[in-house]
Amino acid sequence: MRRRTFLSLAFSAAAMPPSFAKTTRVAVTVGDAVLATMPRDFNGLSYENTQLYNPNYFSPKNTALVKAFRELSDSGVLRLGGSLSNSCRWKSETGTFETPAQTTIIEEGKAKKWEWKLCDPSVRDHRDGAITPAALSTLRGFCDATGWRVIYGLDCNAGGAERARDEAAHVAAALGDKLLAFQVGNEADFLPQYRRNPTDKVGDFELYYRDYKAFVAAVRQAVTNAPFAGPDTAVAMDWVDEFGKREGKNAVFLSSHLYDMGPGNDPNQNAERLLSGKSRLPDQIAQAAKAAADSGGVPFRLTEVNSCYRGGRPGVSDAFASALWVADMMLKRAAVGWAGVNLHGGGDGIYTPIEATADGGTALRPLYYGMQFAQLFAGAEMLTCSVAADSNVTGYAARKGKAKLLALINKSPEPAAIAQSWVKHPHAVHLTAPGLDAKTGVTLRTGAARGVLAAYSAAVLIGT
Ligand code: BDP
Repeated sequence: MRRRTFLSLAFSAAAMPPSFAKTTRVAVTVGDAVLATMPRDFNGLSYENTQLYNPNYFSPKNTALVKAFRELSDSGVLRLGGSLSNSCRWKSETGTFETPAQTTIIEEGKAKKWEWKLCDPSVRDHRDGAITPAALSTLRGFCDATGWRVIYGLDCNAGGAERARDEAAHVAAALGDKLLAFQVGNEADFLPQYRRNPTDKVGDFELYYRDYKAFVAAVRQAVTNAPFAGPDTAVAMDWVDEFGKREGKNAVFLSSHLYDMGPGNDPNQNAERLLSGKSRLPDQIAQAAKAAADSGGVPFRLTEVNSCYRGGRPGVSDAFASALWVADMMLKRAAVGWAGVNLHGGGDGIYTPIEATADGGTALRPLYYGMQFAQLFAGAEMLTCSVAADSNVTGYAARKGKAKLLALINKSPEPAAIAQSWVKHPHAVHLTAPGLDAKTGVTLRTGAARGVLAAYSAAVLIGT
C-alpha cells in the first residue's frame, strides 16, 4: 500500500456563520497513486452521420461551429454514426451500390426515424441526400481547423461490403491521419439480422462478426492499413469482450454506448434521478475493464453517451442538471482509464451539447459547459481521491505538470463546506447557473477559490 496523504482539516460547527446552518461538510482525501492519465483526445462528440448530407456543416467555413469545437478541445474526437447510419445513402462517382432491399431500408429510415431532429435544418427538411466525396473533403477542412479526428461508422444495414470499400477508400483519402478508426454498424446488437430468434432482444455476436470480417477484408483491399474499432454496441458488453478477444491489438479501441437514464418521454427521468448517480455505469466499468484485459490492453471508448435515450428529456437533458451530470460522468470515466467519451447530439436535439439553430447558427447548451469543465483535466494524471460527505458531492484530483487540480461537484441542494489542504494557493474555475433547470446563464469562469461550494454548482481548484 502506498502512503496516503490525509489532508482534510477538522471542522468546527460553531465557527460556521449562521447562514451556512444547513451547509454540509465535505472532507477530501487525496492519495499519491496515479489511477490513469486522461488522454488529450478524451473529449468527444457524436453525430448522426447523415449530417454529412450537408457538406457545408462540418466545414471550415462554418466558423461558429469550428469555434465551438475548438473551445471544447483542441484535439477532440468526432464520432459519426447513430441510428441514421443504419439507413443512410452513400453516393460517389461509381454510384450508390444499393440493392432494392437496401433502398427500402433507406426510404423507411427517411419516413420513420425521429433522429433527423439531430441534423441541421437543411438535412432535417431534405432527407433525399447522400454522403458524398464533397462532404468528406469539407470534413477534412473542418478537422484541420479544429484539431479533431474522426470515428467513421460504416453502414452494415442499408449498405454492403462493396459500398463500404468505396466509401472507406474516399474517407481514408480525404481524412488521412484525421481518421481515427472505422466502425461497422451502429448498435448492431439491436439489428434484427443478427438475432437468432425474432424474440431475442440482443443479437448473436457470431452473426455480426461474420459481417464485420467481410467489411474489414473488403475495406482493406482498398485501404491496406485501414484502422478499425468496435463493436459500438448499444448494451451488449459481452460482444465487446468477445470482439476484444478476437481482434486484440487489431482494434484501435473497444466501444459501446450508455444512456444513463430511461426514455426521454418518461416523467420519472428527472434531474434528481440524473444527479443520483444511479446507472448501469458500475457494471459497465467492470465489464470494460475485463474486455480491455481480455484483449491484451486495448482501451475502451464510450462512443455514444447521453442522459436519456429517445432524444433526451426536456428540462433535464437541456438544463443545468445535465452540465453537473456530464462533468461528473466524464471525470469518473477518466479516473478508470477509459480512452474517451462521445456525447451524442446534433441539430436541435434536446440533449445536444451544441445546437444547430433554425437560422443556421450555432448555440451552446448547458451540457457543453460541463464538458469544458471536465476538459480542464485533459492530459492530467488522475489520482485517488475520496470524499467524505453526508450529501451528494463528488471529487476528482489530478496532477498536470506542476499544477494540482481538484474538481468538486456539488449535486445536492445544500451548500457544501470543503475541507482540503492538498491544493495550496488555489484559484478556481466555477461552473454555475441560476438554477438546476436553467437553460441560459450557465457560466464557466475563473475566480477566487471559496471554502463553500454553492448548492448545485461545481469548481475546479487549481494550485500547487
Ligand atoms: C441510440 C442511437 C441514436 C439515438 C439514441 C436515442 O444510436 O441515434 O438518437 O439512441 O435514443 O440508440 O436518443
